[in-house]
Amino acid sequence: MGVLNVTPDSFSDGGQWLERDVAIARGLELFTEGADIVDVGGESTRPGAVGVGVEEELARVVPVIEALARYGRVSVDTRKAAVAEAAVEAGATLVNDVSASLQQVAADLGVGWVAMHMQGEPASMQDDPRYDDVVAEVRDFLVERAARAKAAGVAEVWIDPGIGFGKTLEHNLALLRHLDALVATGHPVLVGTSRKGFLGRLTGGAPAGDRLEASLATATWAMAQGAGMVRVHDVGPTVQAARVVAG
Ligand code: HH2
Repeated sequence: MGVLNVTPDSFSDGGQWLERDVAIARGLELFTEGADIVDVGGESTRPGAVGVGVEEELARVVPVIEALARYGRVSVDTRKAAVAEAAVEAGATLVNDVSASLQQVAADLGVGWVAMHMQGEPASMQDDPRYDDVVAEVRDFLVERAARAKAAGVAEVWIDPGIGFGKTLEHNLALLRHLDALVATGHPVLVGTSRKGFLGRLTGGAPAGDRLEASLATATWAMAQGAGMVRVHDVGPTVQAARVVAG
């Protein structure tokens, strides 16, 4: 899954693809590099981010999805039902939902759904995240949400531990170390570590634009543990790593 943030403020590529034609060209590039899905988002959910209004989010993502859906599979990264609906109308076939609350919308639209775990809200989620047992809590939450989605009639349900979403460095590492606990649920697992802040911490301060090797290390680890999909900014290098993992 290739990341296409049509936003002014995403943490690693904010403003780079905000202009419509530039975003579409970037999406085509991601397909050309080997992305199976291009994930189009119009609202940053980085720590501290403030939300955008529905009209603004629609204006950012709908024309881009409409253009890209002719060339490959497109998902929409949104927490809003109205945006999911318009995105599917424009050609998206997967709702990537960091709020894990749009299962009925996905069911009604007849598309796939990604349930991601987040503790709190982007504006404050990194203030003081706490768990008794992060792996068990995240797994149980996702299993419950996936069951709800299946019961609502969603045929394709992905679960995602939400790396960096209300998690300390230690929480992120525990989830990655024990990814097998998510894989063992039988639901396909999506993992997003690309360029995230904990990689900066682990590498002694590499800035977001300089975390390719760290991102590849975690994507490779996730795939080797059984993740069915990784969400990344750098598609070409990740496809090469995926081919090696697949043997
Ligand atoms: N991470 C981000 C956004 N959406 N969706 C899923 N399923 N899993 C993730 O880990 C995930 C996600 C955050 O990354 P990015 O889109 O690069 O940044 P921003 O939220 O600042 O736009």
